[in-house]
Amino acid sequence: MDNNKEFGDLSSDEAVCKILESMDEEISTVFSRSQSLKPCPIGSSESGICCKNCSMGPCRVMEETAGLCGATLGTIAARNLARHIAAGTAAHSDHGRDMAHLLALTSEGKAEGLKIKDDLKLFNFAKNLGVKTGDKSVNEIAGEAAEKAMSLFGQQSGEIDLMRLAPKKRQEIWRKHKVMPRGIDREVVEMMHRTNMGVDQDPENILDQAVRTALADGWGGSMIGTDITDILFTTPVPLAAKTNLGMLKEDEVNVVIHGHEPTLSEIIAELSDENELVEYAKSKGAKGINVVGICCSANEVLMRQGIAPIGNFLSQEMAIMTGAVELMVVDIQCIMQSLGELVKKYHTKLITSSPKAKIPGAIHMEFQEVNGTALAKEIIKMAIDNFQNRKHKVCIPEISSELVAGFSHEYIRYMLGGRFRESFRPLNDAIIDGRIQGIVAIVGCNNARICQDKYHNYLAKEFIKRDYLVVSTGCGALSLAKCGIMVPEAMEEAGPGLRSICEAVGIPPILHLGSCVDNSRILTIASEIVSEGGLGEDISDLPAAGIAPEWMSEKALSIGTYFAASGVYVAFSGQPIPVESSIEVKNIMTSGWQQKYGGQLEYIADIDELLEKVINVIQDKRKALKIDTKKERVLMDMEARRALTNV
Ligand code: SF4
Ligand code: MSK
Repeated sequence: MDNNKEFGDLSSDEAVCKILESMDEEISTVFSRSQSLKPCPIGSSESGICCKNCSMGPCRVMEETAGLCGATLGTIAARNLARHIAAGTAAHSDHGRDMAHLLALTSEGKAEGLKIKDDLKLFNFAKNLGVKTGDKSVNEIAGEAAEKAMSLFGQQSGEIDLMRLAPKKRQEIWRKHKVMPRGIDREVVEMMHRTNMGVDQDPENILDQAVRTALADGWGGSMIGTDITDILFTTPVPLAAKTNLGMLKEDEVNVVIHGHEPTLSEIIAELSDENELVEYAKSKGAKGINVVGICCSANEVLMRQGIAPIGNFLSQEMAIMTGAVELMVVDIQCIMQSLGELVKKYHTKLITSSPKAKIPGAIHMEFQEVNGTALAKEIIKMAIDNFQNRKHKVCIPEISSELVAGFSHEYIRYMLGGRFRESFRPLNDAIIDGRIQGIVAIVGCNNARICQDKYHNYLAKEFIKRDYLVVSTGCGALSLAKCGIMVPEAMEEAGPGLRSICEAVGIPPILHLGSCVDNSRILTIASEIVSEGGLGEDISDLPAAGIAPEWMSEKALSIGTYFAASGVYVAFSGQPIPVESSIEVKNIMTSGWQQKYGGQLEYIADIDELLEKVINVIQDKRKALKIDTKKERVLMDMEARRALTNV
């Protein structure tokens, strides 16, 4: 590797650095490629922007120039961003659609090894979709809910039912600005049409459709994905686990699951304890079967089964380079193509399981809903058979951290209010009396252009120190888990107010909410806090913000946009949002969206500046709510309580 940088500059994860240090031959990794291949500056800086939307181009346009067709910098920047958002929405929502299809097959008994595991969640989901439950059986309700969910993708007019879960005031804002999504696929298709050569050329109008598309992701496709995953595999509750590459086991068969879809991963994780398979592994000289995960498939099985995540996005190659991975099974999204070449140097078998994602160099073993258990067994057996083929010296860094994950919004409500009085009231009260200053969502990817995990970890520590409750999902959550601050003991690093809450409830100061699609849980939590009362009438009133400090994927742009359009201040860092060269578009996304939606999305390069900005935004919200002065907590005796209820 062109070692201009120390390994510690490339990753904050000691285990990743250890693997990079241990390389005794030249192996191409995302880290080495990030040194030799510089990012193209067009689109991310003042050097202009590039349009490739027709064959008269590509046109590189600056502030004072235009493309051959006359398209301006602002139009091209808005179009490019809008297409990224459409792609991000498509990714999340296609995942949600697959989950709806799976629910339908499960309800008919056609999904091998699957059944409805969370009836209560199913009832709520059905209710939210307007499906009448009456005295119907669980499978009948599941079938109807699945049909209704699938219909939301192709719906052509009206509103997506799940938008009604937002506060009333928020719904009115969306209607007023005509950005209420009509159907999930419809918004993606219209976005692609409008950004086609010679169609929509007004940056603000283009970005309004981008907002509508992103809303169809967060409140539509992603929410469907999260809810159905809970229905089929249970709604998460807190559980302890361990994370990082140290969770690979030298004397066991290591199977890594990677990607985003939960289904095959859940089945593999469940089957890995089966006696027959464990005995088979022993017959091949291994002590057992060790299933671990990478990225969001890892988050799914972590949240429900406590399976160890061994790393986030930038750790995927490192896992193979330990020489200890018998098999890596991938599904969709965030899977580096480099894995196909990398496995040729090791004994690892790379399996693709989705018909939507094949990789040269991988073996394709297609998952279909009807063959889940059989396929999972075949994959585990293949891994076991590969145990004796290890050819590299195994190098597993002895590095791991403990974590607590599994904070669904249902559990948060329960843990705060107790079984019979489930409620967000205690959280609202803690925000009102200042023990918690606000809620900060630190989410999103790693990005090889900046030091892995550095910004995630730095920001989380700074926020909890100042009494901000942090919630996290995706690779950001795995970063914080690896850093060891996702355990109740990390309350020692929190400010006194947040620490008192952590002590009382027994939670970490940072809550792991799940995978990338589970950002929809944050929308639900925000809506529930609003309806609990005392913190305004809309999400935009809440002292809350969202940050994607190491974003990489187009999905992050969709997430950032649906949060902004839901009334949240959102800041990205690391790599610029690809509109930086257009002041016009930046203004639309900041002051323009602030005026329309009460939220905004901006890029701030300097991480301390970003920290200060987020704190200022939240403190301004506290002022507007008149909760900026610290109130003393009053311990009330029975008499005082009676006096209150008599008022
Ligand atoms: Fe150039 Fe216009 Fe074609 Fe874009 S659409 S490539 S700006 S001519
Ligand atoms: S996996 S989208 S790198 S968070 Fe959800 Fe991580 Fe970003 Fe993929």
